[in-house]
Amino acid sequence: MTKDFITALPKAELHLHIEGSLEPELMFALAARNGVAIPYASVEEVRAAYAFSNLQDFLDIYYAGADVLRTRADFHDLAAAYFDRAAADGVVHAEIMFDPQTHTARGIPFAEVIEGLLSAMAQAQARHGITSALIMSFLRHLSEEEAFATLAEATPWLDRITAVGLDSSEVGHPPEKFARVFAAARGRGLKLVAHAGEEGPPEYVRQALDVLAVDRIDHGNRSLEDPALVERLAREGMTLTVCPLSNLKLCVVDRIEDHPIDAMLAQGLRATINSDDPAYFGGYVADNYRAVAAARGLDRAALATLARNSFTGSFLPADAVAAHV
Ligand code: ES4
Ligand code: ZN
Repeated sequence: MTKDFITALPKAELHLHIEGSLEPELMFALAARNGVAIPYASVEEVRAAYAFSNLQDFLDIYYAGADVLRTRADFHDLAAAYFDRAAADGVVHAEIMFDPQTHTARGIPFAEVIEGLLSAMAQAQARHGITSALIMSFLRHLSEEEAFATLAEATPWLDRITAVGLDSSEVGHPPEKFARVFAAARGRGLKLVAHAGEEGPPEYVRQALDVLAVDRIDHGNRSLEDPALVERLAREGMTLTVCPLSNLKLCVVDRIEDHPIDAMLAQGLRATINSDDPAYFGGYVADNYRAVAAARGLDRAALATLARNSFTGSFLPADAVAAHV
């Protein structure tokens, strides 16, 4: 009953790392296609390795997994598989992050990465009617200079990139480290998002707002520790892209029953539900809705609010948002 309602609810996905949608089966297929060795004997062994105590545990395995992605065809197949899963979940619009530095650092040309993703996006629109947008994310454990080099490499495709983002190891790499490159991206007409308050303190969320001037906060959970910040986020109508199964797997919450999604809505925050890295965290977007619906007893009105927030928080033009809400 609830399952059908959730699947049928038209949704936008706003926080999805395309590299995090690499299922173990595709990892093996691409390893074979590219002659790349992987340190696992079976798909089951890969899944068994997905037990994390924190963000860094996960990131180490996520970057290792991405090594099988080598060619334009690989990036196409990766994204095509995601769009098929998203369509089956009732996603009608997806704003997908990619981490170019994870690939260019291994000698994969930027063009191979983005052209593969763009061709899958065009195919998803034709096959499933899904609209999509690209968010180019900078790795915050690297320098701002390296982020500037990535922004420069993206120049030929800037008209096909909607936003820049900031991901990877949060603690010790505050938003202010990227103040200049975010200002430059804004100057080039790009929207801005940043992971903040996943493991980092409320101060990092404030910096994302005040120093980077982001249009959306990815995660934002730890904002709840700071009532004045919550009040401000609510007043400004700032969208938070919350990822419940990610929060569980990365130990941001101890139990899904402790997830604060309903507390966020009750405090007036514009929260949305997203899958983050679905192949690693045990579920796609509808699984995330279902998990919190069951654990927190969300009714249909709350689920509809979360889905509506996903459109109002998207980077779709106002007329497209209006058509969805
Ligand atoms: C990520 Cl869950 C999460 N947090 C930060 N960076 C990431 N990259 C991929 N998934
Ligand atoms: Zn993320």
